[in-house]
Amino acid sequence: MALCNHSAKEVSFKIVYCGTPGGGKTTNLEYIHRKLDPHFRGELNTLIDAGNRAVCFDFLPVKSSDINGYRSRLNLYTAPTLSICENSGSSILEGADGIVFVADSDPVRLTENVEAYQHTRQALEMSGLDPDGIPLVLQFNKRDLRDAMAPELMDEMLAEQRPAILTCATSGYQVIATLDHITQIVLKNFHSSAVNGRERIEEENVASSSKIALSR
Ligand SMILES: Nc1nc2c(ncn2[C@@H]2O[C@H](COP(=O)(O)OP(=O)(O)O)[C@@H](O)[C@H]2O)c(=O)[nH]1
Ligand SMILES: [Mg+2]
Repeated sequence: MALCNHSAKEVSFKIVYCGTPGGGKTTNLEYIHRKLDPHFRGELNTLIDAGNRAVCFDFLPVKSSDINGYRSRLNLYTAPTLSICENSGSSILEGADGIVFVADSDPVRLTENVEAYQHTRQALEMSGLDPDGIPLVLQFNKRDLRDAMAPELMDEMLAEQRPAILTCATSGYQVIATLDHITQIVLKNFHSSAVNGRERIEEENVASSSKIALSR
């Protein structure tokens, strides 16, 4: 849920990258981190659990431009699929404003994609979020693979109607486009659900605030 801090004039949104293990979630965040103007982003952190295993998640704060005098901030997380099914992991999804589901286009990952998608939907429900209502962008990653699955087949397997963004996270192809897309949907959703006059945002500001500052 978007957090509004009226005294600091800041609103922050939580976007979680979920998906097939090894599908490219961390690679997405690493590319975004490299590409963004350092003035507009924090450090990319991987949270480590007590056993010193990097099993938790990556976290990247990104500043966006102002919305009606309020700074907007995106907090990007990755959620390992296995852990989101466990109690500890489902909390990563709590309070999420938007989801990017990263599916792997490698044909050998077909079943894992389907399982991961089902797990993600279940974990959203466990976190009190509506899997059909929350802003969600589908990403079919690893389009550079020679034998990448046909997008139509992946749509069919995931039983999804919404169009997927085809990406190559290692080269960065369409990675920022994915972030722009989820950000726009999240901000529009926030705008339409805001009932308090102070939280209302003009449509044109929503469109401009979703622009991410890239480094030159
Ligand atoms: N060929 C190819 N490999 C990728 C792509 N994106 C990620 N990878 C590789 O897939 C592996 C797993 O990526 P990672 O981001 O750690 O996956 P995660 O488990 O979803 O965080 C790494 O070796 C990446 O370099 C891509 O678009 N194409
Ligand atoms: Mg990862």
